Amino acid sequence: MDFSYFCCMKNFIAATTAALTAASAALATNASAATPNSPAAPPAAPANPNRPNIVIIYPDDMGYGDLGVTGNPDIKTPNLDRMALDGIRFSNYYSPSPASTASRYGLMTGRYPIRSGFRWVLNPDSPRGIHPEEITLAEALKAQGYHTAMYGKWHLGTTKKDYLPLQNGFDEYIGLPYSNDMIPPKFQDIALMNGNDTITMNPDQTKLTRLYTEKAIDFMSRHRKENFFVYVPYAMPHVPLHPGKEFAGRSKRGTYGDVVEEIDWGVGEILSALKKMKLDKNTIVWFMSDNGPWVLKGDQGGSAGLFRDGKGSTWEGGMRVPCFVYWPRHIAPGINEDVVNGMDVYATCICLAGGQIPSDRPVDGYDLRPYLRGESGAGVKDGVPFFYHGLDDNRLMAVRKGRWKLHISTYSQLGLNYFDKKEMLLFDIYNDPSEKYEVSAEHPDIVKELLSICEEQLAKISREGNFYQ
Ligand SMILES: [Ca+2]
Repeated sequence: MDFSYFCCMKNFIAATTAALTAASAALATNASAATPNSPAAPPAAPANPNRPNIVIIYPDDMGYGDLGVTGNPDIKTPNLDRMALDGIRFSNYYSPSPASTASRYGLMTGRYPIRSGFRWVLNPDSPRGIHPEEITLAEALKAQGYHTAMYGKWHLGTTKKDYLPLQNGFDEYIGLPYSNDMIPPKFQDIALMNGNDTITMNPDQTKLTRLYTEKAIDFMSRHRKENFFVYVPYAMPHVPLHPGKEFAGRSKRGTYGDVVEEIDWGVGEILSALKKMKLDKNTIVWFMSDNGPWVLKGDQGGSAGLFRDGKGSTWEGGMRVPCFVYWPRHIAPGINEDVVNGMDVYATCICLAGGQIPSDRPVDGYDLRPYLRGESGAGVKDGVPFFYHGLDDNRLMAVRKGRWKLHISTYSQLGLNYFDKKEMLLFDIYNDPSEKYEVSAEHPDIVKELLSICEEQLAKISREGNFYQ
């Protein structure tokens, strides 16, 4: 790489930092451009046969390589394997963020996490949470007459009632409202919540996966004659690992494998309950991890498979996670290799429910229905870049367009300095999914194009602001 090019990159980093600082300052002084509040929810109506029920299962910190169908040799996941083979496996699916809160923000709002106005991981005492002006997926589906419920980890704010699930579109909620390691002695006592109330403090975590599964099935059963949306963000395999007693000690992969196998059981229970209730053909089930594995935890963490690094990083291992969609008779089974992400799930679910993607604010997700129908060359995402955001302030770290991925800056969960801390790294993700061979010197034109896309995106995000002032 020649010197002038290096200078260009350095200038870009300076400009990036300046743009982000300017954006923060603008947000601190100007009212947000976005306006209307979440739509008022009409009373839930009887099931509309043209609109599927929607189930989203969202385990915490499960890696790309943790399932049988994605190549794990030692963890048995027959239910997820079948779901993947009989459904669609999105092999280039990205979580909205390599961290929990920001990932859930992306899924629940269809918007890049930098639009949230808060950090990538909220603590139990964080003053901010999901802004009331956001239109969550639950609110959007409720507006279409869906009954809505959530069982599991929320992690979008707890310090104000406004931040909790019931105030954000869910009719029912049971779960730990943040990570299962935010517990004493490091943190305050954690509540197992029922709606806005506390069931108990510091619950026995070995019962959580079963509890969330059974509650989800109970809700589906109670609303089987109406349209429903059930969101099941399991607390694990986030550390600490607490398999149920029927699963403890069962997997060759140790406690981590036990926990993943119990989640696989939960998925099997949900799919079989839908079948027994004859709802399987009218229910679309999504399964995605919220971010990559916590590889730093050694045998307590998962595997990113062939991808580099893990949770927290914007290397592929931090954000490329399993994604399966199951909807018998309605979707064309197979593997879809296009670049999709959790914000797209938001947009797609709203469209499936007969709603409109909100147009009064920037939404980054795309309607993937043509992909679900298996329309070859549907091209919904052709030429659409994907932006990787990371670190505490959800800053732009990398961009992918088609086969190319450019890192503007990097962070490793493992503290490793890959490529001698060189900045502006270019990879051909088709040929090199493990990001081993850095090729910026061979493709200066591609680097220039991707830098320009990043500059445009930074300016756009800065201009559009967020709901916090
Ligand atoms: Ca997570």
